[in-house]
Amino acid sequence: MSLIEIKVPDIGDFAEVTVIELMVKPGDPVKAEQSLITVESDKASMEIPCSHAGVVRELKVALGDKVKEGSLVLMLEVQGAAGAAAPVAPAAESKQAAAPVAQSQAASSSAASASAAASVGPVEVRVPDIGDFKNVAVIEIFVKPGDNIRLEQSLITVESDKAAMEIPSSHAGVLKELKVKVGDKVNIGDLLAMLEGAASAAAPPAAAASAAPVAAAAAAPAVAALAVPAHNPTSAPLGLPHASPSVRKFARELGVPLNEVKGSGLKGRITDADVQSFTRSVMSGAVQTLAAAAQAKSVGAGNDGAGLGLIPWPKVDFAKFGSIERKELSRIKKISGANLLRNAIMIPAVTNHDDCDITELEAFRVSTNLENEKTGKAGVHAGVKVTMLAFLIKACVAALKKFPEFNSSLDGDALIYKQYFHIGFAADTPNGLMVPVIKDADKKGIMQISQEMSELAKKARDGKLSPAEMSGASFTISSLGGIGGRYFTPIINAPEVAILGVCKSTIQPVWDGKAFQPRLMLPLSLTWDHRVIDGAAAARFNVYLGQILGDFRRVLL
Ligand code: CAO
Repeated sequence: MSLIEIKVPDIGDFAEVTVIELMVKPGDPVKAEQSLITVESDKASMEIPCSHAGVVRELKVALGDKVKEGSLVLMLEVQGAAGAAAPVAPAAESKQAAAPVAQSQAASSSAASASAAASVGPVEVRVPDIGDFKNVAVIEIFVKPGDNIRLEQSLITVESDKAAMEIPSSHAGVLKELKVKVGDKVNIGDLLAMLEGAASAAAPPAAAASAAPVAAAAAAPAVAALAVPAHNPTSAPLGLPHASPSVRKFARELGVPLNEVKGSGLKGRITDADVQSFTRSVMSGAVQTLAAAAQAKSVGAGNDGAGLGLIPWPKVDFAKFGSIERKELSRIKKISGANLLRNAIMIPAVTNHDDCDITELEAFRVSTNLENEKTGKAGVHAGVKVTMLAFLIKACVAALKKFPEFNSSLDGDALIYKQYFHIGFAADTPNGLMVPVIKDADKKGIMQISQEMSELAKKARDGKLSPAEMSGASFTISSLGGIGGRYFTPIINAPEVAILGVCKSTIQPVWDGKAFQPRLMLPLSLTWDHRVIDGAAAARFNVYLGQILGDFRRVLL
């Protein structure tokens, strides 16, 4: 083990730069080329990588410090004595490599300025000298046709395996056409965009000056410069988020929209921690991204269908046809409406209808209730009325155990099979539809389920259900049996994959092989997600459910 000094390598034409981000701390293991700090001038920011692998022992810089080539960044503990070789050689090498690039960049930028000064018609914006980088991928596009582009405004970000760079515009004007898209590979001189009405007659020579350090930094392999040109935090061009390339990369990997993240670093710079905390807030539901909000709006209550590419919702002046009264939707209706619409649109749902014979079950339920009334059943279940829905819940648990995909949820390309049986039931309340959940229905008896259902239904009607009492369902039942109707097509309560609709049982003539018998038939409507469940499985589920409801002893088999 030996201690070596890690110093700021050749950073091109930068005389003195400010440390704006510390990416490691004492005790951190670092890999060779891992970024240690971010430094920034008024024109560019870059990350300073480590020349060796090892463990950080002591940081020699603090936020706000000014550093230049050769400044001590940190003390690194490395294996053996090999680390004693300080990265002087590559720095010197890079200096040589950087100089001509800087010059050529300055020259090409000057040329661009000169040609810009003369041009009035459409002008081409090309990839400037980006040092040793070849075939770099376009990873971000900041502008779109019709945008007013300022001189030096960042147009795109390109990225190699070592660096990310924003490419500024060599001219000002209106963007007529973009010649690249995300994923394209570009090289020096490639056409990026066509600008029209180029107002670059006053193109300042500063364009050349600002480009030079960028090219120098990008060209220096020892620095492995992750340079962001012309990204001045104080002027914040285009309102672009102020973040280092590695933070941008991190945000891209997570799909975090950086322009929505508030920076807590120096001069409002967005740090890794800011991206993480934004992600946490989105995941916990405390924050919604603009895209998610827009999507919610496009499928939410009151939208005009434009977000779905549909023709607009008809706008009618109803008052023309008679007197009207306008009432706002309740909060619950607004929330459930948005959820129902999403589920109806996004789930390829199919409904199977069936009837099952509950003659004996209903007789048993009625006699149980009568007996309880007569004997005045005491204890915890005193006064509890046994409901058909409680039997349905128990029967569904048995069917879910036999057909586990009905108790699952889609997670990307995988299915999450739940080993718990939490059954939601739709409750009609004055404020709208609510779905309380009977937790662990498999572990509870009919009396307990009946009791819990009646308590939860009351709480729902009184608007007193807690979020916990409405969450975690793995399957839902929607019963309109106490009201009427024959069949309906319930909407799946995502991310569940099936829902059972139940309607009013009626006496029907059922052929027993010799004669029609009057039987109490219960109509079932099972809606299922065809991405997870097939029609045959749905038919089997309904048949099995019917068999259980027809004879509960089957649960024991
Ligand atoms: N067939 C025939 N009668 C039925 C029945 C069925 N399937 N289910 C219940 N009944 C009868 C009961 O026997 C009871 O009659 P009595 O008062 O004569 O004893 C009456 O209907 C009420 O039944 P219940 O007290 O057991 O209540 P329930 O279990 O039917 O319903 C609850 C409870 C919370 C589900 C119900 O109040 C409710 O809100 N239902 C509406 C659900 C809904 O809105 N679904 C649609 C969602 S999609 O918009």
